[in-house]
Amino acid sequence: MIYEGDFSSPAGRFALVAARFNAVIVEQLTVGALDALKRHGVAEDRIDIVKVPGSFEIPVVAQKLGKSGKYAAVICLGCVIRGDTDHYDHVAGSATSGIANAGLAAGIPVIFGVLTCDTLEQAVHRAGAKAGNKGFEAAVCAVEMVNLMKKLPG
Ligand code: INI
Repeated sequence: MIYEGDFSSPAGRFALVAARFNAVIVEQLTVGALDALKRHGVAEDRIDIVKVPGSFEIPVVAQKLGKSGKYAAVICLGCVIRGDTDHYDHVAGSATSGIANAGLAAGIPVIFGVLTCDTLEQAVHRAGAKAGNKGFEAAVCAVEMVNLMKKLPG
């Protein structure tokens, strides 16, 4: 038996957790995620958006929403851009492991849509320019994972 999620319209509510830091980028990721959900049949009244100060704050909120039992999936959106110090490594590392842990703790798909870039230009390219829109991709991933989780035994 092979289990695989499909891209049919998923049931349930979706939460987006979006960081305000690097808002110019994260707003475009949010636009992409909403577009993908809408095109997969998830109406806006089934989507909640929670804004947090920065990517570092995403995991605790994602975990709380995930554990609430109200959502089929949580999509985390942020953008961490490398600076002159090692601050980037701490924020990006905490956001990455924290989001992974939130998914494990909640038992629902908690999707990693946080850009970790060396430059603002790289981020622009991943937020709707040359390299697609990672927010859109994160939402498509959420749809697949919600449909997969529904099929899995147990
Ligand atoms: N938060 C980001 O989302 N992206 C960044 O690039 C960033 N940098 O570079 O500092 C950033 N910092 C803020 C951080 O997420 C927290 O909000 C802050 O440290 C308070 O906990």
